[in-house]
Amino acid sequence: MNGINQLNHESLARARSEIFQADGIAVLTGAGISAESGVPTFRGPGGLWNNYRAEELATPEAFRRDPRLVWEWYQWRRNLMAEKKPNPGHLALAELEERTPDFTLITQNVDGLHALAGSRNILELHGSIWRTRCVSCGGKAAGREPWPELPPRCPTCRGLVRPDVVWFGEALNEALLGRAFAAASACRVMLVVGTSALVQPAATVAWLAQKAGAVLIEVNVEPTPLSARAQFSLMGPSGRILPLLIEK
Ligand code: BV8
Ligand code: ZN
Repeated sequence: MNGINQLNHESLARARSEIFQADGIAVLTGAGISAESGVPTFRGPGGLWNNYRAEELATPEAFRRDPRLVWEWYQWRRNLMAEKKPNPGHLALAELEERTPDFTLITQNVDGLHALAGSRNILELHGSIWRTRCVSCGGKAAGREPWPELPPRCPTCRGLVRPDVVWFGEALNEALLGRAFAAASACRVMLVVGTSALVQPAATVAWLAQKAGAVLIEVNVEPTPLSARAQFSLMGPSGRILPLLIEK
């Protein structure tokens, strides 16, 4: 997909002016925005889930059944992500935040690349692969170095330590989700980047925004359930499209 040539320049220009005029912008990102940083997506070719099924590993049952296997998968992902850098798509969103009075970045990603790119008002709906939580005492820790032993043990109570992410079947943090829904309901433009819009309740954020009257702009390399409803569905890699979209 060479992106720009197939892209309708007219709609890119109109989407750009919507963004330029908006004093409130909310963004929802998914694994696709990190694809050009070399982080595999979940459902695309070579996706993370291809070798495993999500239900096998990203669930509390899987962790109860075999904490070591689940940790081996997360350790593999942490090692894979450790040296990955933000790409021009992440950087474009950080720049857009600088010049937008009211800006909220809602991400389903756990890779931490938005923060590395300089974004500040970030809601990590599904947690972070760089944080852990003790299942016994709740103690949290953050770090990027590989664990010496799997599954890791809590330094305080020797309890089992888990990745501080939201697994399938687990509730999202109420307060965080509330802030995401509030930002979606208040924004003028909702920019949805690199998500298959399949996972709930995260995907609801986009529908909420549009219901509240926001302009929905989607950036993806393939159509999603949102594409038909978006005012602008810009087909192309986000690392190429986003810098063009935020150009003054
Ligand atoms: C909940 C963290 C209730 C962990 C993740 C049926 C059965 C079982 C469950 C359900 C079901 N129906 C609904 C559910 C609920 C379930 C769900 O939505 N399932 C889906 C799959 C149907 N949701 C949940 O379980 C949620 N919890 O509902 O709890 C509850 C309530 C109260 C009390 C108790 C319980 C929890 C969901 C969170 C799961 N955790 N991740 C980890 O990462 O290890 S989800 C996982 O998927 C990631 O977070 C990921 O971000 C997320 C969404 O995927 P995407 O980001 O969209 O990635 P994907 O690969 O799918 O798509 C990539 C896109 O990018 C593609 O469109 C591609 O075209 C595009 N792309 C690729 N390259 C580029 C690009 N775009 C632009 N540029 C490029 N270069
Ligand atoms: Zn503990």
